Formats: sequence, C-alpha cells, structure tokens
Amino acid sequence: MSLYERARAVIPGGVSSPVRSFGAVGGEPFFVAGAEGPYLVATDGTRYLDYVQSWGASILGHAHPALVEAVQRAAAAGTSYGAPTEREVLLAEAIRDRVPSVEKVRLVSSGTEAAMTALRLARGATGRDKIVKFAGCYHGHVDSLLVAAGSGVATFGLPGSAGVTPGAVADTLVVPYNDDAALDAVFAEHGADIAAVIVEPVAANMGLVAPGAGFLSGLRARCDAHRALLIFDEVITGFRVGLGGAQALYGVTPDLSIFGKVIGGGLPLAAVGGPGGLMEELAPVGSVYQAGTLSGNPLATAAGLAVLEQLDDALYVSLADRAAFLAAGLTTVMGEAGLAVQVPRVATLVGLFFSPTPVRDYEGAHGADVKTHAAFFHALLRRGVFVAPSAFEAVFVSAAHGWPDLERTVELAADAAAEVVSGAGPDC
Ligand code: KE4
Repeated sequence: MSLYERARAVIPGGVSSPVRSFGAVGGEPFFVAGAEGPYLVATDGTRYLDYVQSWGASILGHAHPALVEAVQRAAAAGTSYGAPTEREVLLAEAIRDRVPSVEKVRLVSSGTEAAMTALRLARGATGRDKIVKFAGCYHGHVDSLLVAAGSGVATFGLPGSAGVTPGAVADTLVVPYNDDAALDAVFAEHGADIAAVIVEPVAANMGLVAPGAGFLSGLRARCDAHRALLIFDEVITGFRVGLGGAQALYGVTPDLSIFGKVIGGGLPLAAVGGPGGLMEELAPVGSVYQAGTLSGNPLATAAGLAVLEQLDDALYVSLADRAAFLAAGLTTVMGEAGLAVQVPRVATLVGLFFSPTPVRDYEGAHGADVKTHAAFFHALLRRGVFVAPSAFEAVFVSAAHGWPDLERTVELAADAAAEVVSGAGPDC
C-alpha cells in the first residue's frame, strides 16, 4: 500500500489541507520527507526546487540555521505554557516597529483565526453587521467569508462551501476585485451598515492580481466616507513584499491588518494588528471575545523572531531582483514556446496565468487555461521543480533560491513548455 493510499485510509483526501491533494492538477501528491534551503525532498528521495515554500511562509528557505536553532532552544524549555511569555512581547514589538499602522498586536495560530478575529473586532467596534469582501480573495475558511473565495474554493470552483449556512453569509457582500463601480454601488446601498471591508491588498489566491491604480486608495477613501473599517489581509503580503507589507508598498493605511506565514517562520502563528484604541476592544480589555490555547506559542514566537531578525531592506531588494529575473525568464521562454501566458509580478511575488490577456479579477482568473496550467505543472514537476498545484496561487521565491537555481528553473520551464506545446507529456 502506498503512503498516499495509507493517508487516504485515515485522512480525508489523504491531506491536511485540500490544495495539497493535487485535485486541481490531477495525479497523486508526493509526500515530503524533509527540506533544506530552496529544496523539498520527497519520501522517494526526489529533490524539488520548491516555489510553494509552505505557501509563502518560508521566506528564508527551508531549515534556515538561525530558525532551526531558535526553535530547538525554545523546545528544550517546553512547548506551550498557557501563560504569557516575553517572546510574545518581543514579537508584538517587532511587528509594531515595522508596521506603522500597528500599535497593538494579538497573536493567534492561523490566518483564518486572524481573519475571524478582525471581522468580529470590526463588528464589535462599529456596532455594524455587514462585511464586504472581494471575489477571488481568500481569508481562510471563515464561514462568513467562504463565498466566492479564492484559493481552495476557487480552485474547486465551489461558489461557497457546503455546511456554510445562509445565515452565516447573510451579512457578507461580495464585489469584484478592482471594480470601483461595484464598490460604489455596495456602499451606496449598504454604507451605513458596513462594519468593514476586508481585502488582500495584492490578491494572491486567484493567482497573482495586483490592485489597479488608485484601487486601494479609493477603498480607503470610501471606508472613510462611510465610517467603515478597512482590513488588509496581509497574511501573504505582510513581510513578503517588503518590511512594511503591501500597506507600505502602496502607501495606504488600513485600520486593521492581519499577518501570518512569514511571521511564524512556518510554525502556526498569525496576528491581528492595529491602533491601540481599536485593538483594546478585544478581551480581556474590551468586550469583543477572542481566545486561543496555543496563541503566542513559545516555539512559534521563537521562529517568528528568528525570521524577522534576518529580514532587512537589502534582503527584499535581492528577493525582488530574483523574482524579476524569474518573471522575465518565464515570460520569455513560455512565449518562445508559443504559450499565451501572463507572468505578473508585485515586488517579490510572481504569478502565472495561461491567458492571452492580463488578469484583473476573479472572472479573468477563471478565464485562464487551467488545463494547460495543469500540464505545465506536471511537466515542471517531472523536471524537479514544484510550483503550486493550482492555477490560483502565487510563485514564492525565497532568500535561499540562488541565481543558479533560478537560471536552471527558467531552462527547465522552457523544456517543460515545449513539451506541453508538443503534447508529448504523459497524461496525468
Ligand atoms: P490559514 O488559516 O491557512 O493559516 O490562512 C488563511 C489565509 C488567509 N489569508 C490569506 C491571504 C491566505 O493566503 C491564507 C491561506 N493561504 C493559502 C494558500 N494561498 C493556504 C494554503 C492552504 O489552504 O493549504
């Protein structure tokens, strides 16, 4: 019996998160035995150049020595206390010191928890019920946000999810990303009832879709005009596109921010941050309840601090240069092979759409050729390069991806593209 068969005998789909199942691209997922730097090592010994990087968490690459040492040292002193520790203070201070809009931080264990907390906080602070989200943006599997979400749901084309009740989404308004007119209409009709707008300031769960010129500043202005709160979901962009996240990159200040992935160094840690007055609406100071047994976990805070200590402007410049090289290389070799692709880039984030035209929203993303994307995914995988097993994710370059790795990736992409065009690859 294969490991995958054993896994499916005891875990739904054999995976702990749906996108890992390769359901969107076909074939069986490989299982990871270990990882180092830019590489994953599968249980069969195959080494893959990894551009998933735990969905963006491993910005330094896998098993960075400083991170490993910090977690090992923390583990030797216990794994969880259920009592406050200095490292939670240090990590909260490190986030505050890097993100001007953040005066106070609540640590949680996942991006979903952070999104859920931010929504409840916005509703509690404003006394309003409605939340606006954007089609194609994914904020975790919060019941009220699983409506035309991106990532797993978008990949499987589910309009929402079974098990989410009409009541759970009754106060959720969904508008197309980059659509100012739709936003104006929803504010015109519901403005007085809107507690908050939650947005991925750079969408990375419908593939990579950048905010159009003025989109984020327009969102800020509309929220101000209607006294709604603006929540930036920076679970991917936070500490990824730059030290201050997308809010620094675009110069737009949200009322609340949520972070994850990078700040946990691959351990379960996420955060909600914002102005002190607003954040103190949270229990135990305020009346908005929120809690978590493992929140601020001592291993996760050790990992997060170890990562943040390594992140400086020079690293982001270098990361953006590598992302730019990869984006340009893919654009060239895929075009030369005769594939119609869009390879958007936002700072250190790269996307890949099999589309003749640029993608600006969820509808455009779903107009892309997911069949060719799947064929290309497998052609790359056979050549030892692992990108997201979904057309609706981003490509993550880490600080461990050296120039030779990137050059090799472009060469292999050219070969994979030629195979896809020739139709010579095996069916998956
Ligand atoms: P988690 O609950 O999975 O830690 O975070 C949810 C989340 C929130 N906000 C954004 C912008 C996110 O991208 C995510 C989760 N990202 C996906 C991949 N794009 C996680 C991968 C998975 O679901 O396995």
